Amino acid sequence: MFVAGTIAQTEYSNYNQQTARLDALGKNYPQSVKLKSITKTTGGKDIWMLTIGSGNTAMKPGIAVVGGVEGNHLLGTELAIGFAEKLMQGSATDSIKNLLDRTTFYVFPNMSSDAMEQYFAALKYERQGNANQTDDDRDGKVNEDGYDDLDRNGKITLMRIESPVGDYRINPEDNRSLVKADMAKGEKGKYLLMAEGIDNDKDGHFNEDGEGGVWFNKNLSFNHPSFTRGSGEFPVSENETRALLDNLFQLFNVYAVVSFSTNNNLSTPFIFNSANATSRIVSGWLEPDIKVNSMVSDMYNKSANMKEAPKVSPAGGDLLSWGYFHYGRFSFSTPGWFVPKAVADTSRKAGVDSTKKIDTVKKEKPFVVEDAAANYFRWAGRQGISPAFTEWKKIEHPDFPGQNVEVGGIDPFVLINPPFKMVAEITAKHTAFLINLAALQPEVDIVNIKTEKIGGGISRITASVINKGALPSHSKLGERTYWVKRINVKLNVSNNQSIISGKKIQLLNSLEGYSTKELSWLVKGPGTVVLEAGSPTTGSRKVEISL
Ligand SMILES: [Ca+2]
Ligand SMILES: [Ca+2]
Ligand SMILES: [Ca+2]
Ligand SMILES: [Ca+2]
Repeated sequence: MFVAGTIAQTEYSNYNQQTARLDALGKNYPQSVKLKSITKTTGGKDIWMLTIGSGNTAMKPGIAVVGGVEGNHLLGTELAIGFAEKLMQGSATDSIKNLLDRTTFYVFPNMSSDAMEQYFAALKYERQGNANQTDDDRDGKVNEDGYDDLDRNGKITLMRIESPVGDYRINPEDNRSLVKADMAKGEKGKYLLMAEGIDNDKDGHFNEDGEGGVWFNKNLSFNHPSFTRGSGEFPVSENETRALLDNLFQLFNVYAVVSFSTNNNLSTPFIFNSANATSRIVSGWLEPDIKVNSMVSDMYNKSANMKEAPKVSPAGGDLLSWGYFHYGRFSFSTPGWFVPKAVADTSRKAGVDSTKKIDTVKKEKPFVVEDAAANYFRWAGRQGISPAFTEWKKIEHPDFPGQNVEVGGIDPFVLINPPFKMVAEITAKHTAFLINLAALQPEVDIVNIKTEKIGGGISRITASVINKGALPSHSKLGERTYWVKRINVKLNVSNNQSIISGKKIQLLNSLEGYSTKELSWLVKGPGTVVLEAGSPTTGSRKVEISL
């Protein structure tokens, strides 16, 4: 019998499948999940947002989870949707109920819906740009020179052209791949290397302006890489970018943005750079926030085994930077997976028949030349995965008549998206991380309340506003922005009472994790007063005090 939802997923989901999974979450868990479309892309695809929580979700500290930050990073979208699914599968348990009672999650699973469909298209290639028609090389023509599938295998790989001025040579350690010749070491190149295609408009450039307009992760406002390919005419020029920011700016309760992208400050935290942190336009994390990054990174590495992941620094216009510098929140990003370094393996290969006492182990040395493709081939071989590789094959190329041109090499997508069978385990680890992160959230409380009559009908009230969470009430940088609300402490007195000393309303600066701030007031008049403290990112407390 066919039961919906019981068929195991075996491949990355395309846009329609993503939408169906999100729909199912909204329908199956209406108490906890709200699904809405925040906009449509130029390509006509909805950009979805899930609000996951219980009760009044806006009144609880929140975490935003963003996937599809880069259109070629299908894993990021799987991690975002998979997180929501895993959370809901456990929603009957006390631990998830408690979690959703105190934390709200806002999940934006795919910010690059237009670009991501290229993975599923008849011609498969890594694309980041949306369906906006852009003139990437500013020659007055739009989309005039995209990739061409010269060997007609349905995907865009590499093309090598034998040339006396070639700067690439065959990797001596793996002839499937090419590496740059190191002139300083006297190495000589033999090939020009580029993506598969022809110079369609004969302007001397190859594949410089194909389908694929604006890249989401280059279109945000911090350090916008204006006038570069994919950045958009101006910051936040695209529907999807605008809609994400409009929604997040209204969510004052969000204290952290966790995004999945090739940028990475989770497996390796940022390092404090005093010059950047104090420059007129702050471009480095402030020191107290660096400490938080470091703490969260330690926690991340306990959940996900990512310590050796490549360190990639944000290049501008990216979500990781925006989340901190313009949104003022703690902002974290991870690729979720990387091809592990395949170094010398001295263990026996599986399947060796030990009774024959034949050691078939090939002792491979660590690579001398850094080459991501060769490393991938070796790793895939070890995993028993047939490496995603296209055999080099000679073709006739109109731009290189009579020359030796071959198409082949590593297939697209495989360096940043693992074989799908690995995704479930990676999702489980990242779900654990997000749950652990929520456990650190700031939480305000009012303790040590004392009242003392000092004569003349006057009482002294002292109380401590504390942050019970491990994270600060908000980032240090957040103190400088309107969009981050500070802890508001308010003493409400009745008509027959008056505050002689101390403030009726006061705003506190960022309260560090596990820290306390003592306050005191003098109030004239009998009865009770009500003391309130709170902010959107910390929740609120209210206590009645009898004088
Ligand atoms: Ca053009
Ligand atoms: Ca091809
Ligand atoms: Ca052109
Ligand atoms: Ca061209």
